[in-house]
Amino acid sequence: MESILERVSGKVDRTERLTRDEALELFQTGEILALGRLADRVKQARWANRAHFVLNRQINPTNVCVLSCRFCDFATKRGRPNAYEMTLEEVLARCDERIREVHIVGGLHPDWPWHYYVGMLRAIKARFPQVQIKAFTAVEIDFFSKKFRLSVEEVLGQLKAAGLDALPGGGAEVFSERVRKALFPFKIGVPRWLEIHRIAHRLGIPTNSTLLYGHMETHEERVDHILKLRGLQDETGGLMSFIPLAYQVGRTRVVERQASAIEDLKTIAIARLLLDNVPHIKAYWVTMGEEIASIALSFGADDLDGTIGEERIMHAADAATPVTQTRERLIELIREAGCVPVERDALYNTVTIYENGHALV
Ligand code: V47
Repeated sequence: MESILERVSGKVDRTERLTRDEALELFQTGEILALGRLADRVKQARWANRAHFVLNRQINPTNVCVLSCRFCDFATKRGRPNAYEMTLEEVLARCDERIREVHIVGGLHPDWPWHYYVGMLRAIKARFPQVQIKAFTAVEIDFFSKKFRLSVEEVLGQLKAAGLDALPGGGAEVFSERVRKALFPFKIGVPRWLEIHRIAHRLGIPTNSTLLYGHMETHEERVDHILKLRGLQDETGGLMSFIPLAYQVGRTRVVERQASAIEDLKTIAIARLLLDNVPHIKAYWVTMGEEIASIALSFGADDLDGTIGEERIMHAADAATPVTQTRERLIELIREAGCVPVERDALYNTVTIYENGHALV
C-alpha cells in the first residue's frame, strides 16, 4: 500500500490539494526528513532557495489590557508594577532610518482615545517615510470599532489614510470554540477574526495570519485552523504569510513545556503543504529559537521575520531567545541553512538579494 508520504508526493507533482485527513496523517508520520523534503519541494518551486528577512522594529505601546486571557503573560492592569504606557515620543524614539517595517501591537487600553492611534501612524509616516506600518491585530480593530463606535470599514479606512500598510496576523490563536472557552473566552471568535481580515483585504490592506500552538489544542484543531485560512485566501487572496507561534510557557503554564522541535518542524511543513495559496510561511525565530527556525528553512519555510529590536509579548512569557537580532546574524543563519538571504519590506517586496557574499539590489 502507498504510504501517506508517497500519496502526498504524487499530489504535489500534480499540484493537487491536500485533504484534512491527509494533513492529519502527516502529523502521525515518523519520517520527518521525508516530510521536510516534500514541503521543501513546494517551497523551492515558489521561492527557489531564497529565504526572506526584514529590518524591522516591534513596538508594543502598552501592556495595559481590558482582557485577561489565560495563556497571556504580557497583559496587565493599570497601577500594577509591571504596567507601562508609551508616549508618542517614546514610540517614535524606537524607529530609525534603517528599518523598513514597524510592527505595532499592544494591549486593549481602556482609556486611550482614537486620535492617539491615528496620530501615532501619521507621526511615524511623517518622520520615517521609508517605513511601512504593520499594525493592530483583528482583536484591536474589533476593540476600536466597538469603543469608538465606528464600523470596521471606518476604523481601517482611517488607519489606512493615516499610513497603515498591513495588518499583523495575531489574535487568531486557535480557531476552536473549545479552546477559546478555556483560554480566551472574552476575545473575538473565529467568524469575527475572519470577517475583519476579509474587510481589510477588500479595502486593499494585505494581512498576515498566525496559529498559536503547543498548548491544549489537538492536531485536528490545528489542521482545521489552517484550512479556515486556506478558505479565506481562496475568497480574497489577501494573506501574505502564515506564522505558527509556539506557545511560550512562562507563568501561565497551560502546559509544562514548549512544543518539541519535531512538532515545530511538522507544523511548518504541513502548513506549507496545506496552504497552497499563501505565498509565505514564516519560521518566527523569537518563539522557535534561531536553531530550529534555520532548520525550518529546509522544511517549507521561506521567511525568518526580522531584526525585531525589542520583543515584549513572548519575552513576558520568558522566551529564551534574544530580544533583538542583527542583519548580519540573520544573513548568517540563512546562509548556514543553504539559502540565499533576501531582505524584504513589510509587503514582501525585495529590497536586497545577498548572492555569493555580494548585495544585489
Ligand atoms: O495573538 C501571546 C501570541 C500573538 C504568547 O503578523 C503568544 O508578522 C506564544 O501575532 N507564547 C501576537 N505566543 C504576536 C503576533 C505576531 C508575531 C510575529 C509576527 C507577526 C506578523 C505576528 O502572540 C498573539 C498570541 O497568539 N502570544 N502570548 C505566548 N505566551
